[in-house]
Parts: sequence; C-alpha cells; structure tokens
Amino acid sequence: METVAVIAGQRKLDARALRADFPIFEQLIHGQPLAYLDSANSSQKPRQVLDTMTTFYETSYANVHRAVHVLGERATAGLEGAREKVRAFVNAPDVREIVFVRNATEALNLVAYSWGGNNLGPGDAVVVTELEHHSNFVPWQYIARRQGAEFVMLPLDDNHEIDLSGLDRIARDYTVKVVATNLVSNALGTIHDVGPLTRWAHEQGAIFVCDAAQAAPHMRVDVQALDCDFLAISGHKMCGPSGIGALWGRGALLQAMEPFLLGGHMINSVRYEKTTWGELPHKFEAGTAPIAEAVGLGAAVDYLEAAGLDAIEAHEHELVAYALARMSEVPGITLYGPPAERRAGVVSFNLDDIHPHDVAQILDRQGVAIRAGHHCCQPLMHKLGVAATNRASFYLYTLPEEIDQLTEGLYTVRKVFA
Ligand code: C6P
Repeated sequence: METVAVIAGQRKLDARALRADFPIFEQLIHGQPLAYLDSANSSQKPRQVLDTMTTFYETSYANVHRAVHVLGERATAGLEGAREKVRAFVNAPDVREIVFVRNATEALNLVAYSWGGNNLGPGDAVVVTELEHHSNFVPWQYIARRQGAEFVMLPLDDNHEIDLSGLDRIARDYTVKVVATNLVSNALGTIHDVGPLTRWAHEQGAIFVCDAAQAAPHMRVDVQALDCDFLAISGHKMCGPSGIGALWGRGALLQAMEPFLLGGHMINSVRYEKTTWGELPHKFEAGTAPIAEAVGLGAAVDYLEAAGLDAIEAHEHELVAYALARMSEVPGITLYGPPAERRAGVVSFNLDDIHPHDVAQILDRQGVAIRAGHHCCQPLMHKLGVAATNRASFYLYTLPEEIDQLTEGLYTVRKVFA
C-alpha cells in the first residue's frame, strides 16, 4: 500500500494507511476505538517488525558469533545486518561504533561509568540540563560525585528553554569534561538546537553526549551533522521491540574506554594473570545479545525509512499544532512547552487542580491512553511547580480524530470533577 504521497515536492505521510500495519488498533478498549496517545512512553509495533521477528525465530534463530552451524551463521548475519541498518540510520562513519544495549538508559550508563569513571576527577565538571530525563541526569550525578567531580545543572529560563547565560561562569570555575543533553524533551516535546552547546562543549575540550531517545523515532538524527561524541537510542520508542537500544560513540573514544560489563563474548583472551578485551563493538557487548530484538530493530529502521523521517516529523508538527489549538479551548487547562514549530509530538498539560492520575484514568475509560506522572523528569516538574503532568504523545500512526477523542474526553473529566 502507498503510505507516503508526494505533495508539492514534500513527502506527506498517510497515517490512516500506515495505521493498518499496526494490529493493536484492531480492538476496542472499554468499547471505544483506541486513541493511543502514549507513544513517547513506548510506541506500537507494525506487522512488518512482528513478522520479521517471528520469521527469524522460526527459521534462523541460534546464538551469534560462536556457532559454525548454518543457524548460527544466519543469526549472526541477522544481528550484524541490523547493526549496519542502525549505523546508516544515525549516519555513523563506522559500523563498529554501534554498540547494542538494552535501551537508552543502559547506553547512557555505559558512557557515564566507562568514560566518566576513568576521565573525571576533582576540579572537573559534568554539565546537564534541568529538563533531562533521569536516565541522562542520575548516572551523571552519581558518577560525578563518586569521582569527586562537580555536577552542574543548566537551568531553564521562564519560558522553560535551556538558559545558556551561565556557560562563561561554568567555564571559569571548572574544567568541563562532559556536556549531556537530550535532543527532544520527553516531557515538553521541545526540539533543542544543540549546536551552540556542542560547540561550547568542544571549545572546553569536553565530550558532548546526546540522548536521542525521543528524537530518533521522530526526526532524522545524524551523528556527524550533530558533531556529538556519544548518542543513545531505544528501540521500543521507534516501532522496534523492547530490550534493544543502541549507543553510538566515536571510535577513538570507544577504543580508549574500559568495558562496562564483563564476562562472555567481550574478551580477546583470558588467563589467570590477565584478561584482554575484544574488538569494537564486542568489548561492550558482554553475554548473549538480544538477538531477535536486534533483528526487530533492523526491521523497525526499515519501516521508518520507508515512511520517511521528514514525513514523520511533518506529520507530528501538524498533529501537535492541531492538538495545541483544540486543547487550548478546554477551560481550566494549562499547556506546557514551546510553540508547535519547535515541538515533536508531545503535549504536557494539567487540567484545573485535578490530579493527573485521575485525568488519565477517566480518559482511559473513554479509550484514550495518555501518560500521567513526572515522566522521569523530577527536576523539570520542580521547575514547573507541579508534582506531575498529563502527557499526550503522537506518532506516525496518530490521527486527528484521536486528538478530538482526547479533547472530548477532557470535557468529560471536567464534568466528573465539577
Ligand atoms: N522516556 C517516557 O515516557 P529507556 O527507558 O531506557 O528506553 O529510555 C529512557 C529515556 C531516556 N531519555 C529520554 C528523553 C526518554 O524519554 C526516555 C524514556 C519514557 O518519557 C519512559 S520514562
């Protein structure tokens, strides 16, 4: 089926046609059509990914890199083929720089422990922002303090944008070794222009660590154009299975780093006196890999490439503009985050003083799935002056009708709490 039309030179996504690829939508929830507005939490999976994984298990499954039999070879080719797809997806120069991990959290911990654990010390600073997901905040906070280094948070300004005005002072006070931020905020949807921060980080001689967990599913992410040093993604947010993610790192940095996890597969030789590490990327892939999950991630990359990252991004901009317009009419609503042009498909909000969990529960009864909570961004919630928000998030299969369903649902919530 044709799912992308070309209108005036711009590829336009046909979300209705794409949606037919997702079996999850073939059911009613509480007797209602499912409005799945929780894709930033985890996306749904198309048949192409599910079928690829089933076929792989049925025809090609074995352990990888250690069997000479046919199935071992097929499985290894499947895993390494997926690595090459991920390499091309993020435009990494070398496939050996792609390390398979469980998720973005593990990728960021790997960098914090392996790079930070050997390169940070007193007088050094790790700089993160106030709107980081805990996965790009807590590992840095922990490793900086463990190493006796400083943990510095770039605050948000009153518009909830990253405030760069304190950079000179930070550079004066510390030797900045790490700057870590996300490309897209999971709680506000902000698409960050990280260029100035990357340049500043490199002027300080620091590494720039990019959390692309929310960016990679929704827009073209190019590690060379970003000029970052490490980049983390999660498969489950981009139509792939859970249990697989990837870390990209500059080859020279990865080469110089100690391994993160130790054991099988990641060694070159083991003697009583000494163990030496394997080549990249295996040095960082101890134990049996998430094999079918990697193959599924490869299929997800194919799926997103076929839909077109530009078309996905444009579709989400349309949806988010529509959502902001519709939702702003609901009395008592507070919307957080930037204008539609600078947002991925995420809308965080609060409704009067109704607890977000109550809002989410009443919406669920109407077939609308959103997330309520702190979104693993407690420093940001503190800045917003709330304990939690509601968050609706969109993806390539989201339709405007689902936003209508959400908006109608919010009127019902207000009636219930009137
Ligand atoms: N955000 C959300 O609902 P994992 O759990 O490791 O796959 O991804 C962690 C992570 C890292 N960075 C960002 C920007 C993220 O949004 C997430 C996951 C989910 O917003 C679950 S808390």
